[in-house]
Amino acid sequence: MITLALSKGRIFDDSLPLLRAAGIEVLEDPEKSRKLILPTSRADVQVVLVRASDVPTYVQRGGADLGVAGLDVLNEDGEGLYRMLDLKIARCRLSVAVREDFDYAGAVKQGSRLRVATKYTQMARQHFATKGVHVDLIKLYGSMELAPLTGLADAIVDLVSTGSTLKANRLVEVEKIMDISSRLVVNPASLKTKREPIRALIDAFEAAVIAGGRA
Ligand code: PRT
Ligand code: MG
Repeated sequence: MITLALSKGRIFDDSLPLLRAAGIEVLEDPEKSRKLILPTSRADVQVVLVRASDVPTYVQRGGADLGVAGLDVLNEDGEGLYRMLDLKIARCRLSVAVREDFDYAGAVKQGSRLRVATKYTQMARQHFATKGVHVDLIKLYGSMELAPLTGLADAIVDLVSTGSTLKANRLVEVEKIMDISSRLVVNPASLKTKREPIRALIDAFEAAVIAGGRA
């Protein structure tokens, strides 16, 4: 059996066309069913539904052979995994945002210590260290947009896709840190013990990504 870990929502939705192109139909709709293990049209392939941030743990520890996770999740918590392929799905960017009335460039120039709220402390620390900006990082687990509005922080580091969440909260993006997309990750032991079928799956995904042409 080959087990693929996916998270519900955009990663599941965007993975379906790639799975289909690889000849795999998921036989149950996670929005309608409460099942966490979903059978597929291939008797030897199943999908398990986990939290997006739990995908690395499942794949690291062999609870799944393969998984799909955002680069944001992998960069914070994805050691010891083979990142096989950029699937070019669930794309967004990691950016710095501030209140409309906050002078970010001025604060950076003055060398003042910035209070930055984020779920992505590793990537944020690295980014500001590279720039030589002193920061106090404030770890949050969600609703980062609220932090500058309440005076908890001067800036946030968060994922942005359309920009409408920032706009709705009168925040502006002042710096892009990196582009984010989802990667296919593989458990190193599975790659040895189930080499043939896993290789075939990776190749099929790769062909589907290329055919999709989202460079
Ligand atoms: O919800 P849960 O805590 O279980 O996990 P999760 O929020 O990490 O899962 P999910 O499904 O929301 O995101 C899975 C992956 O999708 C992330 O790890 C990213 O790699 C990717 N992705 C792509 C995004 C976005 N686009 C995105 N826009 N993840 C989150 N967002 C959020 C962002 O944090 C912000 O709150 O959407 C909001 C901004 O969107 P716009 O369109 O208003 O700019
Ligand atoms: Mg979410």
